[in-house]
Amino acid sequence: MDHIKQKIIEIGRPKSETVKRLIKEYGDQPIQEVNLGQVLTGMKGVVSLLTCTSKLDPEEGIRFRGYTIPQLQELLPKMQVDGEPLPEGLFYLMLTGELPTKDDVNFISNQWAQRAMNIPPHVFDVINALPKDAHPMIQFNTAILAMSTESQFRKAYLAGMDKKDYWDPTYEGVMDLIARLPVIASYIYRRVFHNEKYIELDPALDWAGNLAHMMGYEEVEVKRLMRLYMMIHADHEGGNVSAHATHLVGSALSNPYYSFSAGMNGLAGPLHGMANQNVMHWIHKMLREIGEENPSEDQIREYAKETLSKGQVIPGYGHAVLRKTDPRFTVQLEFAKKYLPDAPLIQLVEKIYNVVPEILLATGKVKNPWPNVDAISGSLLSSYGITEYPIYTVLFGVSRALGVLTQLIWDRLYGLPIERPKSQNLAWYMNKVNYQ
Ligand code: FCX
Repeated sequence: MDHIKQKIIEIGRPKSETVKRLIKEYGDQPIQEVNLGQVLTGMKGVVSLLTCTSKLDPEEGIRFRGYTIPQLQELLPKMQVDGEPLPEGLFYLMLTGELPTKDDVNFISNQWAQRAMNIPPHVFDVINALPKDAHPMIQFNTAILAMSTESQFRKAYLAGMDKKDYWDPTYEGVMDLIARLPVIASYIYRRVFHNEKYIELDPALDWAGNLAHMMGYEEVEVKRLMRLYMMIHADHEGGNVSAHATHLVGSALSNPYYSFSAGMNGLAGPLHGMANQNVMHWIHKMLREIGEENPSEDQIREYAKETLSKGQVIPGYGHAVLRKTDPRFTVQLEFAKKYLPDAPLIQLVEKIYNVVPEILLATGKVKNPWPNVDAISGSLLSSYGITEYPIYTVLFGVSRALGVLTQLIWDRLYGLPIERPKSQNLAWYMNKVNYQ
């Protein structure tokens, strides 16, 4: 058994005992009052999930196991001193709650490179059976499901595994799945946008560096960007659609592939991960309509107002939890200013940032008028030459695997049961509040 699995057992066993005691001895204690408005507006603020990988503060943004993104940029092992942290380190942190050493990170890099080697050929056959113009998220998710033929969890379950050991084949499946996602994502990218000229994995490279390499980008800068991108999109607490869907489906003891696939179906929605692609549609449509590469703030203002007047959302702005500018936006903007000070798209993103919040505030209903992670990520990728924006949500998905699948291992360690909240019909709610 490798040292990471040993560590998981050491930390996981006492935590699972704590969860059992909490249920048995404290289970009838109320923790919160829930009002009707919360139920009818997406359960916002209803505390009902147990998540250890990250926590989202409305004002401050995301913390991974207590660490902010700028702190992790300092603390996690890197490839180069001035580079971005390796996402392998973030995975280790989310999994164990401890900062990794460089050796831990190297161990995971090697594991993932090895586990990425033997993807069964039928997975590529299944992708190839889809039309090339099928959205990359369709191809990505189809491949994830096709890989579930490999599920160790299913085999172990059928063989009659003890409940307390569920985490082990889950861990194995999660490691295989995360290892393979860059191969699948880059295969789809090369298939759709680069005439099927595929590039082999380089076992000497790290996970995110390999993704850039297999997509066809050898520049140090693109690899650095990919490491940043893979880190900041990795997790956003347990209640967002991709995390919650993965967790919910996992609660039925569906294997990691089925569970993650559910999360990816959610990520493909325009209000969630597809927003990064839609931001680019919105920007390019604006440039076409205005007929200028460098529109003025007044022109952007008019275009944004027109979007709202048509009953549409401005993609990349707003958030269900955040009430300030998303630190994932800020860290990308700082990255762009450092490495791409003259990029026209980034300058445009800043101009949009100058005008959109006040327009959203003026609606009187938008709870958070500030930019989220998607407001800039596509412009950053585009500025480095990755201009094929239908791939952006796939890249988001590769990264999101780190958080939601780590949490799936913890769901098994905690021994959480099947999830089954109560639903009521409209009459029940009307009656409950004496609706007149
Ligand atoms: N443009 C226009 N209207 C917006 C808006 C935006 N960017 N953000 C919120 N609103 C509207 C809502 O549509 C809602 O209108 P309604 O009352 O007529 O239905 C009202 O403001 C109140 O919504 P609010 O409570 O502020 O926001 P929600 O929690 O319901 O929704 C999202 C949050 C993120 C879905 C919403 O802000 C939105 O649609 N943003 C644009 C899409 C986007 O960028 N999504 C990515 C989010 C995230 F970063 C990610 O998952 O990747």
